Amino acid sequence: MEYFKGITKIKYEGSDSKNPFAFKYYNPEEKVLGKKMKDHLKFSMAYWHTLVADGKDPFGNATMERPWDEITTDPMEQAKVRVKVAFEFMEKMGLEYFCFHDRDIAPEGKTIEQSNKNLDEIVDIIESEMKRTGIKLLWGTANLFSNKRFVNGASTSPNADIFAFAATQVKKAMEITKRLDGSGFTFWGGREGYETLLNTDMKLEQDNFARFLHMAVDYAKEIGFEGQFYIEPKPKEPTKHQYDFDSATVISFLRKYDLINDFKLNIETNHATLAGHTMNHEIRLAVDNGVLGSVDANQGDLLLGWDTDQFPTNIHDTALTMYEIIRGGGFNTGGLNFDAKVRRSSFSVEDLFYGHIAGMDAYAVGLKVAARLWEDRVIEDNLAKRYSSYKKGIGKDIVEEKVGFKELEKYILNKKVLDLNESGRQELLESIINQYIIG
Ligand code: XUL
Ligand code: CO
Repeated sequence: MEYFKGITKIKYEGSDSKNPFAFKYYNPEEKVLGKKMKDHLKFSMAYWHTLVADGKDPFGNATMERPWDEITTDPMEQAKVRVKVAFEFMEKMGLEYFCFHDRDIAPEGKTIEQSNKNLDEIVDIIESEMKRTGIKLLWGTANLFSNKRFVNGASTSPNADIFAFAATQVKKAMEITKRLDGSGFTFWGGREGYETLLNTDMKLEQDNFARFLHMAVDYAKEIGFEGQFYIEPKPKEPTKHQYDFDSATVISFLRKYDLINDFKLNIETNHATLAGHTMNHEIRLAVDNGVLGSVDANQGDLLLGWDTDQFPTNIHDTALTMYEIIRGGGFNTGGLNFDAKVRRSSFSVEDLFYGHIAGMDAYAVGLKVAARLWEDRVIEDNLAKRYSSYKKGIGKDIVEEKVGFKELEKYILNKKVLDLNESGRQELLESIINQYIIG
């Protein structure tokens, strides 16, 4: 059965094309820096937004028109249909990866046993669709935030039974991720945070979170799951204080609890914005600390203070994001997962295609701009020049840790004239970036 009738595989037609069902910039086989575009970008579909999100918001009901959801009202039958829809969509879009939460793909049952049985049944279908199409699982995860039992968090719940329940759920989610040969497993701290210190033992909660992650690492070894674990930072929403605030916070958490060798980061553009950072800042920190894992590609609205999860269309941002990824050596296990949803007023089936086309084209442009900036060493040469005083003389001694305050005092007292500061040339650099974007 075909669900997207009349829509054929989306092809690259070039920037003159007026066809809304064509890529204008994303040309999967085109080589950039010696590698195919599709292998730089590794686009992934987020099952939760594309197959499950129905357009509900705090003020209104579902708006999405999804004809395949009308075929049956039985949740398991609906889940089976959605798998077929998902794979037809990914094939038509040329998306070679996907990501899911356990509860996106199969409905939760009345008991854990029933939930796991539902998962197994759906995973059978997903597995055969993956074989048929060659589409791969970028990462799996467990939804530890929707059910009311997680109202106070999962591994950071004040209730030990909830900790145990969450562990049981993650155990199963890891097993199915392994079965589907997922290259990663993500922990986004859904409700791992707090609203008020008046009722929160923050130290115990954070210690427990780390204990939970160690258990996951141990279990991965036990079952031979070799995928990469990721933590996805986010500063707020749903809780007021999310423990995984941003890259810097997560990196120091991983170091403190001796998890730094087992986890990398899955960095999301809109979460960076909410933390008051740029995406390139967040990625740069991860790269510099050896923990860049994967990216949740989307964009927020700078006028709004919440996670709008829009498809990325801002090519200035995609260029600087891709620049940091190239600078970091590119993706290994990770990719660009569209943790993005169409607006609730973009409710037609076609909008799912337009959203992904917009995102893929924006990242293709970003990649090409970033590759040219990298090849021409625009930013790198400027950095080398700006920091050149650390390559020789006293600067070299500082970097090589050969001097302390006394030696530096002696050096500066002997120096009659200080070397001049140089302009940072920010505006020049910004206009050069624009020149590279406009071409
Ligand atoms: C929530 C978010 C999640 C994670 C996966 O803001 O980004 O969808 O990506 O749990
Ligand atoms: Co995300």
